[in-house]
Amino acid sequence: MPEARKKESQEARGWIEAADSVAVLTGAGISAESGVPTFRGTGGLWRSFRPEELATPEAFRRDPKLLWEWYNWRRELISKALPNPGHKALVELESRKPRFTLITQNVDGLHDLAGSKNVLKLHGDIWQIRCTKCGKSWTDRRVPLPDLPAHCDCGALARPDIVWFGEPLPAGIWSRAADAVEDARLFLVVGTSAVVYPAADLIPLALARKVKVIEINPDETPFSAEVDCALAGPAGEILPRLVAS
Ligand code: BV8
Ligand code: ZN
Repeated sequence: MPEARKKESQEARGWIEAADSVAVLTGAGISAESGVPTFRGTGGLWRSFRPEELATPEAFRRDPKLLWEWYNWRRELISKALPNPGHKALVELESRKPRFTLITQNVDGLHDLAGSKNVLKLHGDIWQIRCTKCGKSWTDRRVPLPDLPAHCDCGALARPDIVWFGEPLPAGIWSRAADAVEDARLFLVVGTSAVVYPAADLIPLALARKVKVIEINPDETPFSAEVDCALAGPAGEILPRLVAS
């Protein structure tokens, strides 16, 4: 590993060691090494639909069965995926920090499966289903789902309990995420292209508060030039190294 890069990650390790309050933002990239397709990566496409086209209330109104087939396809994929060393390193880090908040854009539930405790799911959970009429929300991990589209026992159409484009984040989650970032000494940004809002707003929020920001991503993002340290590589390799005591 080139000298500069070694110095950089040693510095990053020092910041992580010293921080008593840590916040983390994850995106699809942290689950890529578990075999879950990212949104913008090649595997993200489904039947030539772009996720932004499908993950909308309009698409659901137009064709609820199609939407359920898409989520059923993703549930099948995710049901076969296991947490990777990147997910596990964050569980280890949480066990060592007095204050730790894991903010995820992922709906795959792999952070829960890895054993993370204080997780804020900004965009919901693919294993949760919600009624479009009575609002009841329940967990259903059956793969495949028996009937598509799914229905509530009140008879009404049900939808994945997930935040679609154009929809607000679950009440209170955004302010808890923003509070955790503002309270943090260190903010780890892992595997996100940082183009979806308001999630991406957490990065300039941290920078404005002089919170140390470390980005882990094989590719550049709109914030790579502004963060305190940008480590270019896969989270499953870099995170365990960064967190190893
Ligand atoms: C809202 C659930 C308002 C669905 C998702 C400001 C500016 C511009 C636009 C907007 C704005 N404010 C709002 C908008 C509109 C919109 C938006 O942001 N549009 C974008 C496209 C421009 N935002 C919204 O609509 C939000 N709602 O604003 O509501 C409102 C308020 C009140 C009342 C009414 C309305 C809601 C957004 C949430 C949508 N739902 N997911 C589902 O999953 O089915 S977003 C979804 O896309 C994900 O959750 C995630 O957030 C995003 C994908 O991004 P990533 O996770 O980062 O994945 P991506 O594939 O893009 O990148 C992967 C990265 O990993 C890459 O950088 C890659 O290099 C890297 N990587 C790859 N391998 C690895 C790796 N990294 C590390 N290790 C590896 N091995
Ligand atoms: Zn109902």
